[in-house]
Amino acid sequence: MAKIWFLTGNAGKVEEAKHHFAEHGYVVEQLVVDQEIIEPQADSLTQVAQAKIAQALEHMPGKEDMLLVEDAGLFVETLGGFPGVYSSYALKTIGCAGILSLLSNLVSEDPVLSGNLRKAEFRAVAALWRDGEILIGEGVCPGRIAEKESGESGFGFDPIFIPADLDALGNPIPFESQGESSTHGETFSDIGLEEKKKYSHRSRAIESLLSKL
Ligand code: ITT
Repeated sequence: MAKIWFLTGNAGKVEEAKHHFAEHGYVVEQLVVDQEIIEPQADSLTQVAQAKIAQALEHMPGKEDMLLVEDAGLFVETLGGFPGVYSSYALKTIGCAGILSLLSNLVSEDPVLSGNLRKAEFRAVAALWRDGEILIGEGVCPGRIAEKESGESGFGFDPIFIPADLDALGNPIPFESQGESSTHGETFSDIGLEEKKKYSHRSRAIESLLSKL
């Protein structure tokens, strides 16, 4: 089976990637390096992912294998896209509770208005190095920020993110409409990994990569 080394310090991301790639016959292993990988404070997730690939290549155990990096972030519309490319730092400093408190006055009795005020999306860029070539896949998951943290599974901002419903083809729809698939207001942490896969930015980025392989 073809092997993909995934350079990341985030075990939650590895678990999700394993799931996705296994269905397509690829084995994913976490690549852990001693030396610190510098994540440039770039404006785009793609630039961050490419910079990580360049640094990680020298640590690849076998050049016949593939190398994966992935960069994701949570973009909250009313906060001008914050935390966005600063998501890791924001999680470590203010955490989910901090994001909730930044939005604490943005609630309404009207669920549609409330949803609009709390609109957010996860974005992911996955970059795969294969034999000197870099393939890029991007994925977005629109949704909204919950009013409180909820759920046990997942990682990062999962306890405060409610994904938008999906239509019959699996595409996200505006949250004021009822979709074929819905978490019924539950967060990514409430629904668990298998269900998260249907909605997630990571699934979409990896699916887009796989279509180019
Ligand atoms: P790397 O070592 O791969 O960079 P990281 O945890 O720093 O791992 P990212 O920079 O890609 O990951 O992600 C930025 C932040 O966004 C980070 O704190 C993640 O926990 C969070 N995040 C990314 N994807 C997420 C998801 O699917 N659900 C919840 N939070 C997520």
